[in-house]
Amino acid sequence: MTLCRLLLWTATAGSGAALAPNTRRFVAGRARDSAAKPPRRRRVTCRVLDDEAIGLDLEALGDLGALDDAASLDLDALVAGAGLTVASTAALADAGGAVPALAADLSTGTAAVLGAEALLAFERDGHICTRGLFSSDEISAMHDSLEAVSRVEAKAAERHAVAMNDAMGGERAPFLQTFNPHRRHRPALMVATCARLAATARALLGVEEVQLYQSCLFKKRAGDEATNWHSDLHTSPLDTNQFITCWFPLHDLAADSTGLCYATGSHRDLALPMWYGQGFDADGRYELEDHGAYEAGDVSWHHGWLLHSAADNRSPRDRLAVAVSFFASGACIIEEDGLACVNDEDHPSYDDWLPDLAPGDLAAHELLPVVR
Ligand SMILES: O=C(O)CCC(=O)C(=O)O
Repeated sequence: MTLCRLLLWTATAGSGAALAPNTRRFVAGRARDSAAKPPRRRRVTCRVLDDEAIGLDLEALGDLGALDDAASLDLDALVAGAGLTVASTAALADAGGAVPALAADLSTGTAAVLGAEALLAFERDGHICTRGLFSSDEISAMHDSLEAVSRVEAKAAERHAVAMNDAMGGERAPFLQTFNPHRRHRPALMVATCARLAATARALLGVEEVQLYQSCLFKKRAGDEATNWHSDLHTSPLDTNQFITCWFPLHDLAADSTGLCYATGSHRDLALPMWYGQGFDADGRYELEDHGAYEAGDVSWHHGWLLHSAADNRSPRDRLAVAVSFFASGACIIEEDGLACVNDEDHPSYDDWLPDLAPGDLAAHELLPVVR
């Protein structure tokens, strides 16, 4: 069996401060706050697993598509036809009334205004925060619907978490993750295909057209451990550099809590894989930054190769966040040799479409719709 070394970046608790959120803040359009307290350091290391261990444990996953009847799907919803399609919000099942309709019209509103400074910052740093991209009313409506989605889909998320626990040597998964709720629930589809998000993704990537790769709900339960350091493209079968994820909590989030923390510039650090492979301790290699407190409606963005993590949830409240990932049209499926090295932790995300395509094919599928 091929022994492909897979990378799992981890935030290690070398000291009590190691998992604490970084005090340096990035503020879009303003100089960085270098004042006051010296930054607390978070250790960036990586752990190498073999695919045998991961493959074996992932069998415990079972069929993530087999949800309760109430949550059963209507995949026709993503528009009929082959090849590139434009996502539609028509005709999705409503989970038997368990998920309230989205009480907001996301088709109005404007995309983030991004000047040259912000675009350059994203290019250099690999992350940025667009404040107030949604109104607090829109976020509150999303919370009501998507919290219900995460409850309806809890069993599948727990199954995935258990499989991840096994693959990670028994550590409890750092969150419950619901993959691609937009394929099953209309409110989630309206969020994932919201024109504001797609337009901002296009602007930040500097491309004319993006396709929806995945959406996820991340419930970091009270007491959950830190989210491992990772980059999203390591878990994707797409051969591209043009991939971006937006992430936003569905409520206000205090500074120094569970907002994402970014290893600034790591998305363009070719020296790391070139000279050290994947099993290298990168502690101290990058400046670690987060975006401080989030008010409901603030949305952060990170490049697909950027290393990121989140601190453990020490608050008594679960943190619920949405992540939506886009890629520039024109990307292909990784060729066979590379595919064997994809970290398959997120395979529920592509299991429904990857078998329809061959290595090297254009990533064109009705489950990867163009979003305008
Ligand atoms: O919410 C989290 O803790 C993890 C989210 C994440 O890794 C992502 O959005 O790429």
